[in-house]
Amino acid sequence: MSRTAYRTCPLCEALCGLELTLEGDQVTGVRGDAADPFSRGFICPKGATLGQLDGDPDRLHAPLLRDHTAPAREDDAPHHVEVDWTAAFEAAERGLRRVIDEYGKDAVAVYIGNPTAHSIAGPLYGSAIIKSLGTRNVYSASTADQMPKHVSCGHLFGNPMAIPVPDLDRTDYLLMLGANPLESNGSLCSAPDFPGRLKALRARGGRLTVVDPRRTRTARLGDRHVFIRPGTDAYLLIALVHTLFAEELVTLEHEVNGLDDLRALAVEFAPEAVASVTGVPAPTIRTIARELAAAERAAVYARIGTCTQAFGTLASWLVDVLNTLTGNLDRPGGAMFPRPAHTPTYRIRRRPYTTGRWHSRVRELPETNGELPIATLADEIETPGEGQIKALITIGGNPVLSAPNGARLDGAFSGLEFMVSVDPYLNETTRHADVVLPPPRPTQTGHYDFALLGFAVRNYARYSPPVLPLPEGRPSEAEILARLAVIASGLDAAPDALDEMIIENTLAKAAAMVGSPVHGRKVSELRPLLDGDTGAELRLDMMLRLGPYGDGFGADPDGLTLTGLRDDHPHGIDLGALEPRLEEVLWTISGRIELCPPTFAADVARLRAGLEDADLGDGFLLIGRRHLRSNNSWLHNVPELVGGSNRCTLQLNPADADRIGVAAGEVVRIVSRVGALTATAEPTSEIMPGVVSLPHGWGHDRPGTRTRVAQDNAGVSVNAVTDEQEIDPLSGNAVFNGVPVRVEAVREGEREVSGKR
Ligand SMILES: Nc1nc2c(c(=O)[nH]1)N[C@H]1C(S)=C(S)[C@@H](COP(=O)(O)OP(=O)(O)OC[C@H]3O[C@@H](n4cnc5c(=O)[nH]c(N)nc54)[C@H](O)[C@@H]3O)O[C@H]1N2
Ligand SMILES: Nc1nc2c(c(=O)[nH]1)N[C@H]1C(S)=C(S)[C@@H](COP(=O)(O)OP(=O)(O)OC[C@H]3O[C@@H](n4cnc5c(=O)[nH]c(N)nc54)[C@H](O)[C@@H]3O)O[C@H]1N2
Ligand code: SF4
Ligand SMILES: [Mo]
Repeated sequence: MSRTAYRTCPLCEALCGLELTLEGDQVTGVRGDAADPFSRGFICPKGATLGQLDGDPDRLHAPLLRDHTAPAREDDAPHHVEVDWTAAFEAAERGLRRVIDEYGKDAVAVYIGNPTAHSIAGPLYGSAIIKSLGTRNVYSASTADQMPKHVSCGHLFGNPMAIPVPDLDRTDYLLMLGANPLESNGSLCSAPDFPGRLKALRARGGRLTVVDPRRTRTARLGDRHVFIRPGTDAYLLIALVHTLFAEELVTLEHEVNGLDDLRALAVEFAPEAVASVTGVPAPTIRTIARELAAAERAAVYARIGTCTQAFGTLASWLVDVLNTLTGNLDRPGGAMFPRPAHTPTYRIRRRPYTTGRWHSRVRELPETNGELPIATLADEIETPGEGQIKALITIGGNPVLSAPNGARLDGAFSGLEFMVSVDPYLNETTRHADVVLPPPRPTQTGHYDFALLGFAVRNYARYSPPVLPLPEGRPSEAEILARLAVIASGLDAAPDALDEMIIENTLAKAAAMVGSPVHGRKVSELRPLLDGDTGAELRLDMMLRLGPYGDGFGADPDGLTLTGLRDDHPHGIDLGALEPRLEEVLWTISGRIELCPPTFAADVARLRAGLEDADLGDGFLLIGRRHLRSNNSWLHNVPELVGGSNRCTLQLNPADADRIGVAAGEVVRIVSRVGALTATAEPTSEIMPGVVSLPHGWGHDRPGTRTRVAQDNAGVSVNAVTDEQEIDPLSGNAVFNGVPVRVEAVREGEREVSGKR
């Protein structure tokens, strides 16, 4: 007998509702959930294969311990054996406590990967692990991704989480830089069926300009594509700012500080001044500025291409400067702040936003948002001395493939004294772990998007309870992380005690806060009102009830509760179009938008210096690439997604291919400061001359992993050539775009093995 179940897709940021068909405990079909008010049945090939991912025979069903006694293999591969959960947690406790006791708390580092932002467990328990450890060595995929945006919004709005999203469904004019939502389905802008929403924009007469060194599928959908030299968006953006001032096109709708400073900064960046460094003709820049200013409702939206580059923070900042200067910030059709159901709106925290509250030991890089840059993790593991990292906890990440110079990290990980990984796969990173703690299947896991609902283009909420029960004795990921938090704390406490403590603290604070829906009430009265089967559900219920649509613990009987959301809205609930709410998210001390933060103004000196040396010689600039059927490093074990032609190719312009003497399908070597790799050449006129592109997340040919399909479709890791010494200095973010490389044809007879295909 088959049955149907509904849940949110956990794979990318688009939040699609899925309709699963199950036979017994196997998913036999996946369709888009037509009743989901946000995604309305949209689904992509990744969501459609969630069943295969869920039932992947390579998924770990039991914890693994590294067997250091196994006879060494020729390839030096780590060897792991299955153990029960009690033994696994005991081993984790022994290993971590020994390192903490011997070297102190900073000797344990934590790395939190991307899927953690898509789970309930990550946002609810990740920070508990960090707090319990008390370590300064906190790393995550954020510094390989969006950290520049947090730093930029932290300074502009006093609130690093206040990242405006383009109001896709209502805008008339979208200027998009460094994003390719037709492949990625969008990022920091959750919009199921992003492609359909862009087509609707075009259909209602709206305009779409795409700035990208590749003519991507998204660029082809727009009415204008502008090639840009990788890493130079900040020049283009400041020239747009320049033009708005020069042509008196500025319309301010909000109180700002720093307008005159900004105008003065932009003076020397006229379109003509930046044309050669960016490769964008001056008239094009002027036209875009005029169109932005003239559009009734316009939004500037920029993503990974503009963040993972040397000017990541300046580019991120200038995007929202443009939204502000054109009067489009916080207004319908412009760039707006979503209001997620689980985030209280009564808590306004006016305090100065700072970075660099501590610095990394070796390179002295500043902390941002409580983290240190992933680009310096290898330094901290390899460099001896007081404070050296000796142990590592990874949660849902694969930095060996995803971090800049991942090859160096691979080596560094083998030198650790102890490593624990929470991950469903034994892969390039987790193969180094002494203990691997696998979370259960997606179908056995509840879902709520704490991290992503704050970036959705409509206010929306959905809770998906687990579709299948957990097997006897198997902990949920929330329980795994809670156990690790308790282990890290060194206290003799039950993991549930952690949830109770957090609930009591939060309720007590809310009760004490004027403006909160439970102001003046007693914790002992509120706590019994919470409903949920697990600690995580109780906490979600609490957050929803204190949130802007919540029932306020009975104050508004029609308001949201977890039970109501789950039982009355199994397909999710639409909470309306985005509404202006700047005053709720603006936390600057001045109560104004800080348009020209001094640290950003100072960093403009780097832009100025770069105006002079725009010459690259005959080298190339490397950029990344995403494909609809892939997702970072971890969907390559799903046969349906990796079938077909090799996608891990080096794209280059046909003129460049001719110049270096390479034809389609031939092998090229890519060499950078840090390393070299070989890949198959794919000449295409879709890419700008002088630029080459290779996707990331491949390179599955290392020994000691258990991902058979991925091994057969290994590809090569682009992060063998990206440089961990190059960062965006303001955010510490990794630089994956605009990496200088040499590309040369590999002659017959000198080919190296470069992955199996
Ligand atoms: N199918 C699929 N979807 C995904 C992912 C995936 O791996 N596969 N990953 C997910 C994750 S973790 C993220 S963060 C998001 C990212 O989502 P997006 O930001 O949409 O990511 P990309 O598709 O890589 O698009 C980045 C674009 O930037 C361009 N680019 C490169 N360098 C520059 C530059 O210097 N300037 C400009 N203007 N453009 C540049 C690239 O050519 C590329 O087209 O996607 C998410 N969704
Ligand atoms: N060159 C280059 N490098 C890049 C990028 C690029 O564009 N170019 N993009 C960067 C970006 S945007 C990002 S976000 C990072 C991603 O970097 P990472 O987060 O380090 O890498 P992922 O490949 O997303 O790793 C996912 C891991 O999580 C595991 N996993 C999957 N589901 C779960 C789960 O439910 N729980 C747990 N605990 N684990 C799970 C998978 O098995 C896999 O090991 O890569 C960055 N690296
Ligand atoms: S677009 Fe993203 S959320 Fe939607 S089905 Fe595909 S992977 Fe899942
Ligand atoms: Mo990402």
